[in-house]
Amino acid sequence: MKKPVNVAITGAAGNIGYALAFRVASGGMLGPDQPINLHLLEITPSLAALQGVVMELNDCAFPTLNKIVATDDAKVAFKDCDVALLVGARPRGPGMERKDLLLANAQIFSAQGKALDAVANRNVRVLVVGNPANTNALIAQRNAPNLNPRNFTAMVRLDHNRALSQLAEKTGSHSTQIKKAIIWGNHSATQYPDLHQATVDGKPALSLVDQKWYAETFIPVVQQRGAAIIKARGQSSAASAASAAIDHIRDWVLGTQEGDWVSMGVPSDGSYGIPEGVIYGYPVTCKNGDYQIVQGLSVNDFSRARMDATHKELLEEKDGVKELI
Ligand code: NAX
Repeated sequence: MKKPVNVAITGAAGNIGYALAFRVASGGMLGPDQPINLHLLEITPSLAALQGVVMELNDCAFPTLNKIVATDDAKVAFKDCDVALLVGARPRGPGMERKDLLLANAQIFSAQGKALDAVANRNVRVLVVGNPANTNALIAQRNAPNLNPRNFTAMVRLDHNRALSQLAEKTGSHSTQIKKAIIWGNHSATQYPDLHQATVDGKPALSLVDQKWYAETFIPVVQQRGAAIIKARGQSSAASAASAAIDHIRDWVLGTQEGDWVSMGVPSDGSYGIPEGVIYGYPVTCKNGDYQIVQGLSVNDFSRARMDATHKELLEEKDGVKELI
């Protein structure tokens, strides 16, 4: 029997947390032979709801679920954790400016970065889902100087999966036939969903769709998909966000498929002209539990302008929280 892996989930009683905890516990993330200790973190007023989640998790009798810790103390939740899924965040309240939201969340993620630094496994892999995800990941990273800075990542995988699904629908194919889509930059409306490298059943995607559809339909639909889900459901994406978080960690730990890549928000290292200092969506391949930014892709003027615009937004977000990083 393998040694259990400690997986922390913050905001575990929230919408995404509720969809995520069961799939992680049932082996959907790290495989059916990997025992999981779930460490669930919530704020104090949500502990009663969290107890309900714990009861349901126990009632599933999952063979892979070894132990559950449910707490409102980040140092208890992050103790020796190998994977930290930082989902819990402050939603935008009535009358709240974007700047207030940024600051409220910055405080959460600086405190959680410090707690991870104090007690997590030294090689903990961190995925930030809570918005603004890229900037929150940067704040957590900067507040955890004793952990590997490469291991602080943000989720753009939902956007990547949305891009696959839109292109599959347009070309009458299945998402598994699509390779090498990219989400560059921020998980926000400035993200740049890039199909210049993408293939559908081995054929260049942009030879199968016209430029007008790509520029005027595909890009905005992917960028605005979160808002479209809220409009339709009255609530933000939850199951698809949880599924993307599972995909992100599974591929990081177990590896990406040969001949393909995925998009992850990772610390910029100067690749593609994006200077160090932000968490930026890049195409990556993963092997042996590590990721590498795909190098050497050509970037045309259309792409360059969009990649720079989303970088500019990340710099503005960073400027808004400069006291905390
Ligand atoms: P919910 O409001 O349903 O749940 C959030 C949960 O977090 C609540 O139960 C709350 O009590 C808890 N929480 C708040 N502060 C906490 C703290 N300091 N420590 C621990 N728990 C805390 O939101 P949900 O729909 O689950 O969304 C969670 C976050 O994901 C939001 O910030 C949302 O904007 C973001 N999203 C990010 C996506 C991405 O692709 N990166 C897509 C989906 C989603 O919009």
